[in-house]
Amino acid sequence: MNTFAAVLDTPPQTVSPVAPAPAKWSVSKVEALFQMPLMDLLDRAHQVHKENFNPNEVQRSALISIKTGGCSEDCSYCSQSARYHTATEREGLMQVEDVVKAAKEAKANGATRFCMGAAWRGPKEKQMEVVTQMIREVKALGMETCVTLGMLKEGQAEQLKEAGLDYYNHNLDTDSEFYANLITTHTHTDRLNTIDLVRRAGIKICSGGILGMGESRRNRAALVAQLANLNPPPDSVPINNLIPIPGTPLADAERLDNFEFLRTIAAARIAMPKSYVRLSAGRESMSEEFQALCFFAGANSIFYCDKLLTALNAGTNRDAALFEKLGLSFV
Ligand code: SAM
Ligand code: DTB
Ligand code: SF4
Repeated sequence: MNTFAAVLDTPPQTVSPVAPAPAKWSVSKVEALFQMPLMDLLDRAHQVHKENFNPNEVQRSALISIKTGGCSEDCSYCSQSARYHTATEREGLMQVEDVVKAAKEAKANGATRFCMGAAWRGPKEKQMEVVTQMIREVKALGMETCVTLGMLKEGQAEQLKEAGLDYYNHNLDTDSEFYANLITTHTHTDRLNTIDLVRRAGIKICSGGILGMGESRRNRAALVAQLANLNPPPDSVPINNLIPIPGTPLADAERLDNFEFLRTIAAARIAMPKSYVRLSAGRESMSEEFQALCFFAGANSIFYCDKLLTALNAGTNRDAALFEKLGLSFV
């Protein structure tokens, strides 16, 4: 039995052998959360949130794109895939000094973690040399470090750890059963394999997904179950609302109902009580009232920067004003 066969409601998949984790959350059990009356679900999620965190504190990460566009992969949602004609302009790997300058600004602004994202299928050795230098220098500023570089090969996670990496972001993105509808150039099992390499190297896992890509409620429940059943669950769980990008296959995807998004945040909080649940992409189009509901339901982390990788974020001025109104403080 491999690591994940016991915990996913899917047939066994090929991953490297480690001790099997006990199945905790079946898809049906998570789906039952989604089916609760909303007030009961919010009440339960908030109780779990209060038992594990101060509900008035939110973690802030800044995000920067260190290499933009021209990606070989065909992820249907992404502005950076070379397969689609989008407005995103390609930019090569940034200079280390420019990244460090951005990290200093983010720190001065209040971010505690600096996330660096690259539009790669996976990093090559030459690129690893530059990225590990970025990690070293950002870490030396006293910030937590996070990178998202795509699929890793054996040994690369150890190189990142050695440079001082705290978190690796690698999203499952969607239910294993829905994955091939959106991406054909790599598989859900590839994602699990990279997460496994990262975990074995002693780096904390940041993994979540995107909602509003045409998936069903059961797919959303399955995504939450698959994340919760990782052993251990991710330390950080970004929940992205699809930002529809003109030129991509999902450009005209129907916007997910807000209450369904909220239910997913609540289900993630209940299924992963000790994880930071990040209200991620899509905040720029959410009202203040809706964001407040998401924080009540258990979201306790945000991207605190004016831009995500290529798309706009809510913006630090707006966030500071909202947090003031809600009496939320940053950690
Ligand atoms: N190439 C690496 C990878 O795929 O893991 C790292 C960068 S990739 C852009 C990081 C994450 O951004 C994806 O896993 C996905 O969850 C998110 N993302 C990309 N495009 C998005 C969009 N249009 N709306 C919401 N989230 C998006
Ligand atoms: C994550 O889950 N969301 C971030 C981060 N991890 C790397 C990325 C969001 C990207 C939104 C679309 C864009 O900016 O291109
Ligand atoms: Fe490439 Fe990542 Fe975008 Fe997929 S999500 S196309 S792997 S940058």
